[in-house]
Amino acid sequence: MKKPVISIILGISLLLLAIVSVLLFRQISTQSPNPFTNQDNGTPLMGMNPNMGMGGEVTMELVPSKQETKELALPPLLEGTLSSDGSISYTIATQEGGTQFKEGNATQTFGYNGSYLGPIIRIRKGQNVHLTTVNKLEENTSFHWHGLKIPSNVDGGPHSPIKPNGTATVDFTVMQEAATLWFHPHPEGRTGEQVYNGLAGLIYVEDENSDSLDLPKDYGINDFPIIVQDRFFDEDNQFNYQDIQNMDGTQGDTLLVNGTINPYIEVKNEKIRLRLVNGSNARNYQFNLSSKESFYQIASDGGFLNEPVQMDTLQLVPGERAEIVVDVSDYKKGDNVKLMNGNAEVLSINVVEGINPEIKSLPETLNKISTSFNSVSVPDKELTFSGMGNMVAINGKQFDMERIDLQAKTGTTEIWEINNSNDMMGGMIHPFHLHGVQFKVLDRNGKVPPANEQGWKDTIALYPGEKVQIEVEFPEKGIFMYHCHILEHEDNGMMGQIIVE
Ligand SMILES: [Cu+2]
Repeated sequence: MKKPVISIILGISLLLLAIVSVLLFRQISTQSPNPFTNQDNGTPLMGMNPNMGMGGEVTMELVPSKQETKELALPPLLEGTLSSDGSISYTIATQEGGTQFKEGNATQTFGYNGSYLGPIIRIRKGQNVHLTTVNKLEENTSFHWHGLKIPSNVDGGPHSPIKPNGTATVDFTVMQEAATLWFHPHPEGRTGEQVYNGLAGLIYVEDENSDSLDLPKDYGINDFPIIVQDRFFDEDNQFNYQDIQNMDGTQGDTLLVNGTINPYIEVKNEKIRLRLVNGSNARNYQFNLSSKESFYQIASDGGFLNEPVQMDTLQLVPGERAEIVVDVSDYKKGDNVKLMNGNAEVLSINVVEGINPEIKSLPETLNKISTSFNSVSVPDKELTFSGMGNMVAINGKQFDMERIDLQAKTGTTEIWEINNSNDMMGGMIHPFHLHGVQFKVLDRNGKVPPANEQGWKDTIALYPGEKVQIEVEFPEKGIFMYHCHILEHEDNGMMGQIIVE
């Protein structure tokens, strides 16, 4: 053969080798550990993978569990001590325990005042809140109020570790409107494992507006907390986080709602309010109804939307919340509709009592948030999320407790531009979360955000290649965190800190 021909063949071979290497590396870095087969489960779900990001990251498939259907577990409403001045005191212990998720062995888990997840903390706008928290774990933890506007010394970030047998007390005044928020640990480098083991709970903030709105509000009757998580059980029914953790977000093949596998709720034929919380380490959900009927979103992360927004599907990334109303007024006793994630069943809503509810529509106005969506050409701050695995970074840097990355002043409105760099591996959706504030999304890639994102937010999806502008104002001084809410990315250093003076 002539030399040029040999060179061409050699060149093509090298190119093919390079392509195969990149593909192989991508498989390994996104799919390990492998294989994901759950002994007592059936075949993987076919069809659309609801976790396939725009960047095409491969995720663990959800598998329908063979466990019998079970009534949805409802977190207890935490009882506090009300003082004569209206302030409320709560006590919460962070502890270990065993949880019976499925037949066979109990799973070793963490929980707040129980073995898995925690109670609902109810607070009101204007109220003084006093919380005492005890750490009964054998490791440091912290108590972070996700979505609450509070001073940084009570925010419970990595600066505020609580040692084993340690106690922390926090006092603050509720400065914000009605919303469904949540709490979870935020210790440096250990958030992913502690949340995966079960540490998370809800905060219901109420105010005069939520009191007066004609919405379903009977807890466990027509108003349900829905904490959606995915977990992987080994042969002994254990979580085994250390063995299955993934640098790009730990997932499981089994869905849990409030810790229940294959859950159902029993309701009357009326409007049903679901307070959806994506409490997963890394999985994105695409909620829809099995009937293909639409539903209404009434609240985003930080409170009510201005008006109910009719939706067919709703995406929630880790850390995000949404309140929706599913109307089963037309249903008869014995009918049911399922809340789905893509093609995977999340929750069965079973109508067990036919009443003749007064047919009324949802309130037309729920809130009065000023909305102006003017993006700016020169934002006050720019953040770029990049990388995967242990290469994740914000503005090219990984978290350093000793380094302050940004500065701001209280009472000053700023425009931040947040970019998700479209890197060579195709990139991932990074959920951006900012502590201590509720912000507004001004635009996504130069476009007005969708109607259900035109409310208060503390966590938003950033698709690969996206540019999102938000409007932020810090009410309190101190040092606050901003980070990716894929908990393993956060633990790997996709986090920065801002000092507010
Ligand atoms: Cu991330």
